[in-house]
Amino acid sequence: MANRQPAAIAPQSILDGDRLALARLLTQVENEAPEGQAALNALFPHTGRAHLIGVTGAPGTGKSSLVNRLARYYRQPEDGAAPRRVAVVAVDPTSPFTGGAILGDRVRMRDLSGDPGVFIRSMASRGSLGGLAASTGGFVQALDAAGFEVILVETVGVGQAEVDIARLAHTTLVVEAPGLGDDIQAIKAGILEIADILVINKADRPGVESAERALRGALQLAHPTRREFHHHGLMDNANQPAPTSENPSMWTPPLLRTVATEGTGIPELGEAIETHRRHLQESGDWERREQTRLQSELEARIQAALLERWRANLPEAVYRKILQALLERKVSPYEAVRRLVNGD
Ligand SMILES: Nc1nc2c(ncn2[C@@H]2O[C@H](COP(=O)(O)OP(=O)(O)O)[C@@H](O)[C@H]2O)c(=O)[nH]1
Ligand SMILES: [Mg+2]
Repeated sequence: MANRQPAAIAPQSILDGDRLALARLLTQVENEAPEGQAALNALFPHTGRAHLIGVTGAPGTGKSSLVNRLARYYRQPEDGAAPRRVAVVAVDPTSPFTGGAILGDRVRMRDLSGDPGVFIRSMASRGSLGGLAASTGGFVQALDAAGFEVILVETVGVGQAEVDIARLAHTTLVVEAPGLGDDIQAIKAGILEIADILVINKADRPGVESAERALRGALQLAHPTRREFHHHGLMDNANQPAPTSENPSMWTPPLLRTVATEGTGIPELGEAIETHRRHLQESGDWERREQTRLQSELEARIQAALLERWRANLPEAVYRKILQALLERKVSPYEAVRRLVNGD
């Protein structure tokens, strides 16, 4: 057992770039092991530097192919800029981890494997939906502390959990493709509202014009006036000034075409991501997003901790009795809460 699950990861080994230690830490985080949390606690002061890029959209739209291309773009910048260290996290409940096939394209993966500036990891979907988002947050913290400057998180945009994960990101790409009933899917999932950049991948396929038209219309619905803050938080608007048309923090999500299989449109996508990052930093949205994200996490953890403590102190029989009364409609849910929490 000692060999398979080392008790604790030395935080310094993560800061020093030890990949094996990082892989072990991620496993501990995924398993919600207390040792993993202890290491994350020690690493937290070293986080907050990475640019988190969420990549979401329906299965088969080409997210993995795009992520693969983007990772290569960051490793081999065309403009002579310094390569950036890239981590990829694939959170995909629909496709469990299958070795090298994680990015869906073994051939191009070879370009990236063996490059110490790239770290690729998939995350199994298990446990509660909240657990999935929490583990993703832990992954991102570990990778950030390990010095990865860009963290690409691929999620399938099908449910609330995935939307929550997209909310972790500084920049969210929503990926669509022609011929998938794009407009309907996009609106149904409400996913355009979280898009910072909209990508129509598979632009080599027929129907790209009509998909683009549909998406422009849907974008107009999702961002009707362009006057709202572009925000990701659970508590958005709470402490923010009313936005105005002059507000510098406005961001209009650009719509870009790509062909991930050929690399077409990737430099333009990379530039759009960079423009968004600059926009966040110059407008102050970067800090606002960080604050919202950390505050959401704090409040979620407080809720969980208080609930757990309260349940531990409540005799099971008392709980059962009130639950039964609720089921028999002798008390309303509101009254049940009053009796349980206030003891009235
Ligand atoms: N024709 C075409 N096929 C693509 C493109 N991008 C991805 N694909 C293919 O679409 C399929 C699904 O791609 P994948 O990246 O796994 O999609 P994901 O499920 O969104 O991650 C694979 O067979 C890809 O080779 C593209 O731009 N054009
Ligand atoms: Mg995929």
